[in-house]
Amino acid sequence: MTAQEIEKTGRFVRQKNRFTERITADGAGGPPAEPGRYRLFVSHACPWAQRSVIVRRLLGLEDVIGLAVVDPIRDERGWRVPGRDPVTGAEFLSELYLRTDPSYEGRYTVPCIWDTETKRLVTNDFPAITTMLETEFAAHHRPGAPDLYPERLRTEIDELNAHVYTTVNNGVYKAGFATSQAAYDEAVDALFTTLDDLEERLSHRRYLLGDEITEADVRLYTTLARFDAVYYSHFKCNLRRLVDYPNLWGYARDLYAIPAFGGTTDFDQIKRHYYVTQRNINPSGVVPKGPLIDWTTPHNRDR
Ligand SMILES: N[C@@H](CCC(=O)N[C@@H](CS)C(=O)NCC(=O)O)C(=O)O
Repeated sequence: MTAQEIEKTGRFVRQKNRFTERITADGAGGPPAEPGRYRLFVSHACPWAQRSVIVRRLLGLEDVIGLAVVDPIRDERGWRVPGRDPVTGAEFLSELYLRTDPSYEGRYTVPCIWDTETKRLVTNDFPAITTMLETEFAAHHRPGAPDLYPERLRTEIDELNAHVYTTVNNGVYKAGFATSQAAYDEAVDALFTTLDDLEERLSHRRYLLGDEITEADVRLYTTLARFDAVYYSHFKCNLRRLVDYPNLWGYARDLYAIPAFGGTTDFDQIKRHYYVTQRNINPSGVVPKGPLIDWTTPHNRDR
């Protein structure tokens, strides 16, 4: 978060994504979806980055798109690649942003994708990254990979995602970074209104769109996974905990049991990142011990 992202009213308004080129299946209108050509930079702490890690694993793209994981603790130099990235030689993510655009002045964010051919960042446009893996890389998906973005459901998925982004995924940040009571109240009220609605929705559906996991579930999951450990306390989203919602909590555990979700969820890195790095709202950098929550209890969502 930078000072420019806080409005006069105390509202947090996220910076725009600077790099928005699209990798394309046939190379028309964007660089081609060639195996081995691209490198995805992520932090395991970051919800926007975890989306892309989950999708890469669910679709079996691990050998098609390389992965570099940054250190969860960030100082004023931005994200650091431990021991230097062997492919790009970068020690800090900022180097890749500045090699691509020397006049870049925003935050150096994950997730982003580096093109090893042109030696430029292709995109840091996180909502477009997952749908790009789902559509433009389809020829490289593993056999039997799920269709996370089926054509017949795209309108419904996009509408739900937009609402969940505004009130939940980004809603927790709006609550946490608000510098006025009114901005905080507005964000928290919208957040819990949507969570209450989703609780009801998940009372009669296993996943958000029905019986199959889609892009919408990936996006909701990464916020739910951080909710009780970080957002409830650090971001003051404390009307209710995730564990207080029987359906949402069962749904989150149902997804956690899938290796692409649970195996990419690192609570230790998540907690250390938020509490140590975001000193604007946690000046001491002390990381809380709790909460003690068992994500592996039976969920019975497959009944
Ligand atoms: N690209 C988006 C979202 C991605 C994002 O915010 N990632 C965070 C980690 S969760 C990040 O990389 N922050 C770096 C920084 O604030 O310096 C943005 O520009 O706000």
